[in-house]
Amino acid sequence: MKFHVLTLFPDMIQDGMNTSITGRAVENGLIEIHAVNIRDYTIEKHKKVDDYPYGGGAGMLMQAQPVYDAYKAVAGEKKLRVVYVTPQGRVFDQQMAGELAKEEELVLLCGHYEGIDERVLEEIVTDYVSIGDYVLTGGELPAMVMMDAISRLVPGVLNNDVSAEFESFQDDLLEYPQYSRPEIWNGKQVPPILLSGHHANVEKWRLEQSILRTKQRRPDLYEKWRMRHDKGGKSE
Ligand code: 4G4
Repeated sequence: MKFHVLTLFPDMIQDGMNTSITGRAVENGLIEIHAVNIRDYTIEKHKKVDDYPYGGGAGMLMQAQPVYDAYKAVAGEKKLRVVYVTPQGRVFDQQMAGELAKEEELVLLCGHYEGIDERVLEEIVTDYVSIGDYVLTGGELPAMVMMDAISRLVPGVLNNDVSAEFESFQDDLLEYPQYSRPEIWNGKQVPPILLSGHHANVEKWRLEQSILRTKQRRPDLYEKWRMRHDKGGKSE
């Protein structure tokens, strides 16, 4: 997977993505991060990339020209999917991460100030995506959130078998609680079933825990899961 990130803060993207599991994935050639500085493409003599909005109002806007030229430098004649990270987008979720992970290359466009001139958005953006209903100072963190979620679905990025991620059974359920050594910590025992060595019982317990936990903490997801697994509409 190759990510092109159009941004005014390329170092923020490179530094963030070269750390931890995504950093290892970059080293192993499983993902590529190409952070493009939009400022490098301005034709303005003082390297300005922002200006006042027509009609007035608070703040500044990123101008169309440098954004478009940065995009052209990346895409050339290729038809690439361009994700604009914006509070006005469809809310990103695991399913969307799975869809975007199928692409070979992705362009992520990061806005700053009050956003970007609408005309260049109309020209290049294919997907308007938000990471949630809150406002940040720039699109870099949302872009990194999306790239992280997408990267861990690329085969080989995680040590464990990610294809499990796509198995429908546990979709919409939260993870079960997990325990590591020691067996007793702070007077608390690890649930004995996990020490039993009985694999089928462990799996059964984990599923029960996932269901209980989802019902308690995320009733919205629980309802979705219940519908998908068609419990016959009977109340439990
Ligand atoms: C585009 C338009 C994304 C980008 C306006 C970006 C939150 C999200 C930005 C802005 C963002 C999100 C400056 C408001 C950058 N904030 N929820 N900020 N603003 O995904």
